[in-house]
Amino acid sequence: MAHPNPRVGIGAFILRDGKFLIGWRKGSHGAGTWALPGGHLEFGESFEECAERETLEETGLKTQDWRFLDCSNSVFHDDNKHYATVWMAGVCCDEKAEAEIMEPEKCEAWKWVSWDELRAYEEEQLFLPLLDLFGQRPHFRI
Ligand code: 8DG
Ligand code: MG
Repeated sequence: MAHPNPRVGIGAFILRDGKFLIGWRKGSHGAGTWALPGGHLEFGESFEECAERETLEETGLKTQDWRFLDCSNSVFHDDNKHYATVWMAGVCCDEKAEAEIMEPEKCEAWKWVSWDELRAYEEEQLFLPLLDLFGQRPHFRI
């Protein structure tokens, strides 16, 4: 089978009160796992713009102060996909605003979790880029 070129994905940590959002994926690869909001870097976009856009599209939250955290590398062998994930952190403009399920065909639910809570999930419940972040950047935490 021919392999497509690797692509760039953004994983967006939206920080609030020591927690961040995760969503239950459905309808595409990684269905049935928890993932951060995020998606493909589009042509001409900065990492900050992509994180802000994907967060707004998926959660309805307006965000700011995006900063780079780290990168990781994920090969989805079963789906013949390869992503470099750029991990970004930002905050909500309105700290009382709640996340909405803007794309119900792609996301079942949003949930705020701490880093320690995320690390306690079973591996089968987490989207591959998160597992690769844990494995490839053992000292990473947020
Ligand atoms: P888009 O085409 O609208 O940009 O993407 P999407 O509809 O939001 O698709 P997605 O599956 O949420 O994101 C596209 C890819 O981005 C995903 O298949 C793999 C990659 N990706 C990472 N890390 C992360 C992450 O932490 N969260 C999300 N949602 N996607 C990620 O490499
Ligand atoms: Mg997405």
